Amino acid sequence: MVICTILAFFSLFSKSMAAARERTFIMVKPDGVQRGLVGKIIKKFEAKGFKLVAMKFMWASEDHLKKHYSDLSARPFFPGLVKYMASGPVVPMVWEGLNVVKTGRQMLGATDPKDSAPGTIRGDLCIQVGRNIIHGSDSVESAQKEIDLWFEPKEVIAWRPAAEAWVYED
Ligand code: DAT
Ligand code: MG
Repeated sequence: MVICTILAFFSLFSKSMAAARERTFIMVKPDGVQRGLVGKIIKKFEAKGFKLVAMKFMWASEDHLKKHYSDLSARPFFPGLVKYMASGPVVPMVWEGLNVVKTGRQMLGATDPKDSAPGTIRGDLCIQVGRNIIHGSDSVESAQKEIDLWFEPKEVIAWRPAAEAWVYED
């Protein structure tokens, strides 16, 4: 009985720890970089309590971006989207935390800034869908695919922030 209780405790504990290690792929797009919004965007994720585990500054090729947006390849805006995304440097990042995929999307706001709520990144910082400054994964599965596309495993850093015990209850 005691052993069962201990095992149940550890299984619950490890489940909540695993959930807190959910990861999402967030990227400041070329317009966000050109407009000097990189710091502001990072600050929002940091202040929320999410953990930065990977980041770089790069100019992505059209081929790479076609892979990133392969699900949208049949859409009429696809060629323009790829050109815009390849028009300047971007800041791809991986953020980790409890429910970070869903919460990250909520922090971004709706795809089209005219529908993004005030207080969200897109709602506050941009106007048109073709210049919506930031990308965020829409599911845990696509996050994994996108992280694998943009980062080598060794570029994603496992670390424990000093403030972790002040962000999570356990
Ligand atoms: P999100 O970026 O919110 O995940 P998405 O995956 O549907 O949205 O589309 C990817 C990007 O493509 C989006 O951030 C901006 C662009 N886009 C989407 N719909 C568009 C449209 N109707 N016209 C122009 N660009 C569009
Ligand atoms: Mg998307």
